[in-house]
This record gives sequence, structure tokens and C-alpha cells, in this order.
Amino acid sequence: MTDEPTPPAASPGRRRPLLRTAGAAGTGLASAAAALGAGELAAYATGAPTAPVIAVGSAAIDLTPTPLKEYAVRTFGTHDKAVLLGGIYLTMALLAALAGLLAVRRPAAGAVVFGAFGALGAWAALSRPGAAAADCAPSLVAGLVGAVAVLLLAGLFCRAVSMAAAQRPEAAGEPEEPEEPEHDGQEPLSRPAGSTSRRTVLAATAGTFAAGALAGTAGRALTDRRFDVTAARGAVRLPAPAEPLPALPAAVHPDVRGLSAFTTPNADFYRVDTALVLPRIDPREWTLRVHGLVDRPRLLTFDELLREPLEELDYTLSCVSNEVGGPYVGTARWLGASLPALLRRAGVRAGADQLVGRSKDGMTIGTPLESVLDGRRALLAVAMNGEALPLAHGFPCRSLVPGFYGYASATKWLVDLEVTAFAAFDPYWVRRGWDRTGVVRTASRIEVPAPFAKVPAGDVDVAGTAWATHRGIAAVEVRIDEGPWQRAELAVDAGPDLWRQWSYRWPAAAPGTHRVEVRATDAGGAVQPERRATPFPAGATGWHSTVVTVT
Ligand SMILES: Nc1nc2c(c(=O)[nH]1)N[C@H]1C(S)=C(S)[C@@H](COP(=O)(O)O)O[C@H]1N2
Ligand SMILES: [Mo]
Repeated sequence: MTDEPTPPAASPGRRRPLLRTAGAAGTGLASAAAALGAGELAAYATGAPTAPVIAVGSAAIDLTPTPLKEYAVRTFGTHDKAVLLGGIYLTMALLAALAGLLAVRRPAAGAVVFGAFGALGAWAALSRPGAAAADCAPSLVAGLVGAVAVLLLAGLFCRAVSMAAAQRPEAAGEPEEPEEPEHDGQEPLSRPAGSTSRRTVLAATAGTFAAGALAGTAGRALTDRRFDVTAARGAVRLPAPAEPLPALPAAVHPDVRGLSAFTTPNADFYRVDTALVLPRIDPREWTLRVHGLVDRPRLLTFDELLREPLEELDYTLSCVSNEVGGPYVGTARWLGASLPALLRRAGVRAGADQLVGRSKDGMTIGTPLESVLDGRRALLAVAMNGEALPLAHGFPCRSLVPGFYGYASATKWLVDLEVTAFAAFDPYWVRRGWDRTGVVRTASRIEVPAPFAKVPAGDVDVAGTAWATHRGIAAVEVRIDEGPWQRAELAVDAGPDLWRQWSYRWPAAAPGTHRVEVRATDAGGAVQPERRATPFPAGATGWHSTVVTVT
């Protein structure tokens, strides 16, 4: 020892309690790994969404208050689910470590913590819409395995500690203090029993952790294989449309470099949903139940749906959560059966004013029935840009009703259509405070130049997209530095259900920083309001702007 004061962490006397704490936390972490691994294996038997973390995560999504959900979508975008899962794993790891600290003092208490987690997971699994009793099994298995593991590991740990203490004459009966100043943290050779025991604990802890991780990985892989529907999707033979649409004219795109394509490739199409794991539906087992306020309820198979006269629809789908200038909008050529034709055949009864779609994963989406039946081309879509719907976009069937945001019209993994009344049922998002109707607000976006781009003085191409789906875009205007509004040139109009791309040649003379703004007018003559509104509860409003530096 020197007479200099030594920082506590470096003092040899403190090193052992620190290691001891880490070891205790390790027993908790290893037990948690074993629990989750066992849970994943058990989920192989019951189904993917029943694994403990997925069940808890899905319940968390549904319980998350709307402002936090909005924040997550805004901040993490399409990565929101990865962030959520990461957060759950981190929280679990922290709690497991604490449970380990508790368990080495009171093993039974540690076991109770794991049991409680199992119960929480079971509750979460059972709270999922359409859950079966067996869905709680993976969490119960996880809780049980975690409890047993922590009892065994903590028991081993306690024995090792008391053994080490017993061999330390001056410290008998006092496992943590006082310290032994003559040792520098190395185990002296005169303690073979204690060191072996410590090694045993370490090996058991590490082994349990590894076994848990292995079981988890294997369980997840087995589940993925068991519920894989990519082959079934590949085997879908898409019938030709009854009346094929002509190809879109090239002039729908102003041909400005950097401007997004008119038709969004499937791989680039935005994805917004609450599904932590994608629902995987084998089309051979898929049915669509049509019921509620109808004269002739029916159950439709996928083959029957494909035998309907199929229609093509070029349509721009957009999300209510899209911020001004945001990316949650895309255009595709969809193929599907006519939704209004199906409803007419079912015979809609008086008193019905809402059509509710339900998905395999329990999402509910409500659309004004009057609009579905007013002659617009609402679809039960089975294909997107020439291929069967991608899994992430609702395979094998989703609804689309032009003019409404996705949350109010575009049920993915659709399995059930109920004709009902707004007074009788509030769908998922409406229960969370979102607008009942979900009519798309007029929006416009500057894509070129990119934000904070540097452009040489001279003519600068400004270009972007604007949409007021089902109403159509009549005009787009641009202004620079709050000068007079200038008409942008609209590309060819391919129909009101589609976005409209536009361009404007800006004679940029003055070097320096400039602000470019855009606003659109819908076909009804309504100009996009300047007032900024958040996406919640009925869609964002306000003008998009971008800052450009002329050099
Ligand atoms: N089953 C299900 N369908 C859903 C959702 C969902 O969370 N679950 N989200 C809706 C929302 S909010 C939007 S904007 C669109 C997005 O469709 P996309 O992911 O194919 O772009 O799907 C809609 N359909
Ligand atoms: Mo959305």
C-alpha cells in the first residue's frame, strides 16, 4: 500500500466484491437467457407471435400512448420495431441482473421474479386479439425455466461464496468485509477448494447463458421455417385482369434527376404497421369472412377470390403519420377483386355506415361504407406491381380504398370484413384518438434539390410530388424566399387517385442561402393551408420547404 489515496475501483480490497456483484448479476442474466431460449423453443410449437419477447413487445405497442408512438415513428421510422425490441431486451437484461443480485441473497425471491415475468408474458400473449389458450405456454415455460435456473445458479453461487469465506480465517462469517490488504486480488494457491468452486459457478453461468442463446436462435430459426410462406407466395398464379390498364405514359414523370420514380418499386415502398413479426398466412388456408349487417354473409377462399374478375388500380397510398415532406407515401399498380361488388352481392343492410377490416394479427381498420360504395375503385388487392403482395404489404390480401389514409382503409393480412356502424364499433386507431374518417389531406413535397444542397447559380430544377388522393391535384406553386408564388409545371395527370409530379425552373441568380417552399391546390380548388398541424389526429398540414445554397 502507498500513502497516496487510491481510487476505490483500483483498490485491491474492492475488487472482489465487484467481481462478486458481477457474478451475481451474471446468474440472473444467464437464467434470463435460458428462460427466453426455452420460450423460443416452446413458441415453435404454438407459433411465432407467442414467443415471450414478441408477446410482450406486441402488448407494449398496443399499450403505448399515441404521442409516444408518434414520436417513435417520427424518430425511428421503419426501424421503430427494432428499437422497441432492443429496448425490451435491454430492460429485461437490467431486470434479470437485478434479479440475480436478489437471488444470491434470497434464491426464492429471485425465482419469484422470473415466475412473475413468465406470468406477465402469459398475460401479454393471451391479451393478443384472437389468442388461443396455448399461446401463453411459451411464456409459462420461460418463467419456469428461468426460476429453476436462477435457483440452481444462485445456490451454486452462495455455496462458492461461503466456501471461500470459510477458508479465510480472518473473514469467517463476514463474506464481503473486511478486506484482505495483503492480497492483490489474485487467488492464492492455498485455496484450491474455493477457486474450483468459483470456476464451477462461472462455468455453470456461462454454460447456461450459451445454452439459452443457442436454444433461442434455434427456436427462432425453427419457427421461421415452420411458418415460412415464401414458397406458397411464389406458387401463387396471378390471373390476368379482366380489363387491363394501359401502361402509364412516360410523361407522368418530369424527368428531373433525383426525383422519385412515379411508380414506387415494391422494395422501396414504405411500410407502417404494428406487427413485430410479419403475419405469415398460407393462401391455401386463408379465408375472408364477410359478415355483419349483410343479407348473405359468406366465407371466401383465396381461389374463389382469384376467380373474381380482377381489376387493376394505379393508386398512391399514404400514411396519416407522414410529416410534412415525409416519406410515408408510395404509388403502385395494384391488382385485386372489386370490394364494392363483393359487398353488393353480400347485400348491405340499412343502418350500416362503417366497413371494418380485421387482419390476421388483430388490427382493425374502419372506412366510411358510403365512400366504399360510391363508385371509387376499392379493391381486395392480391398483387402489387405485378407480383403477389409482399409479406410486409399484406400477403395474401389487403384492402385499398382510394382517398383514405392507410390506417382508415388499407388493412393488410385481411381476414375479416364486417359491415357495421360507426356508433357500434371503434377500430384500433380511432380508440387511440385518431380521426374517425381518415380522408387524405392535400400534401406536396420538394424532392429536388435535396435539403441543404449546394447548386451553381443559373437555372435550377426544383421538382417533387403532390397528392390529394381521389380528389386530384389542380396546381402546384413554388416560391423563393417568400417572394410571389410561381406556378410549377405539372406532369401528365394519370388520374385523381395518383400523386402528381411537378417541376419548376428557378432562375437562381443571387449566391447565398435560399428557402424554397411549395404548396398544392386540389381539384376542388382548396389550397393547402400554411398552418402547421401535427399528423395526430387527422394528418399533417403545412407547406414543405427546403433550404438551398446557391454558389
Ligand atoms: N394489419 C395491419 N394493416 C395495416 C396496418 C397495420 O398496422 N396492421 N397499418 C396501416 C397503416 S397505418 C398504413 S399507412 C398502411 C401502410 O401500408 P404499407 O405498409 O403496405 O405501406 O397499412 C395499413 N394497414
Ligand atoms: Mo399509416
